[in-house]
Amino acid sequence: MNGLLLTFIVALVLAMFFIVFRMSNLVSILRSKNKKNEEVDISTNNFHAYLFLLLPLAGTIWAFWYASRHMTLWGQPEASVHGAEYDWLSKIAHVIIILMFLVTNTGLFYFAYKYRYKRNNKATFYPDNTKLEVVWTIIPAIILAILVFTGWNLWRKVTKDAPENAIQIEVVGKQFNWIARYPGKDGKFGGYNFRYTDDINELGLDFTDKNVNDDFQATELVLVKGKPIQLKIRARDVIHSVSLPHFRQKMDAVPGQPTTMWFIPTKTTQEMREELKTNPEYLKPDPSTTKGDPADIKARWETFDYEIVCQEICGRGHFSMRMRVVVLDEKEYEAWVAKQEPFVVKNKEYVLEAVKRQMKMKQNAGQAFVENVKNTD
Ligand SMILES: [Cu+2]
Repeated sequence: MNGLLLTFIVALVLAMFFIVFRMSNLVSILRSKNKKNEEVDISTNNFHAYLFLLLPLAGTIWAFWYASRHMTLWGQPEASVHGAEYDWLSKIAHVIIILMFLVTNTGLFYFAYKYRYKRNNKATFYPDNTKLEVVWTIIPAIILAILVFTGWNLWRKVTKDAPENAIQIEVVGKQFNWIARYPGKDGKFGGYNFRYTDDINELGLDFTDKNVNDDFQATELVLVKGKPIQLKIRARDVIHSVSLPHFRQKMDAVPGQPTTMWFIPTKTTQEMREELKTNPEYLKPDPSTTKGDPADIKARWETFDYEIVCQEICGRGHFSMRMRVVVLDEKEYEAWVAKQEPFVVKNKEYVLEAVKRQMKMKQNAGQAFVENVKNTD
């Protein structure tokens, strides 16, 4: 409804501009009957010059108004060790970008207005100024180099090898959901092969590899506060992107090319909810709870959850590609792990059949290889 109203208002404003423009044109045509053609041009020219002042001003005011109204939920607090550093860099970059935007665009539109055609104005011939060129090349170059270097430095931190005590979790993206796999007690992931993938064995686990035996899968990502977490990321079909906005983490999930990143969560889900209580936006009711019984209405902070969202447009169901992330303290995490059942145990009958198939496939591949070698003689 609001969207329709907004479209209607925009159409109305555009129509108004058009009518004003037509009217001023007609007026100048009428006037021109008594005057020289030259002056007709000047009157529409002035009208355009005023538009040059009006449009950017209205656009900028609208953009700031829109941002203040609709982006209140965007500035969510960070919840990872490097998150604070990231936020600081992001703020600096935004201050510079907004300042430069205001300075350059004010100049662009104001000069278009100021130096509009006037009959007695004469242009000055001013071909170049080396000093000026050097200054406005070197200053932005230095600022950009600093921004790029500090950003790259932070990027290196989260993509280099994780500390040895890191908890490793595999995150696999597929159209359209995420699957998490934990390596189990041995701390080692079992192998996989995309040829083994089917409806049940979604990750293509290789059951002939004994490291698979204690691997367990989860439909939500469970993390520990204060412990390094390394994500091993892959994709099954197209490019997806693992985005963890609260942990200020993002990494593409690329088919056939595993990627990694690591971070340390600093707030459990419960602690984050308590923190959000102080934000007036989060005291408002969660829209998803307001439809049923009024007794079930919950505030936004109560239903808050960390999440992985896909940040690469990956197909029709992209908008729903989301996984809940839960941060627990170490004790709670251990209790959760103890409750998890390895995939092999959960799907015993399936695995017994699948392992036969996989052995046969390996055997066939082996035979084909031997024959190939023989044929090369
Ligand atoms: Cu996706």
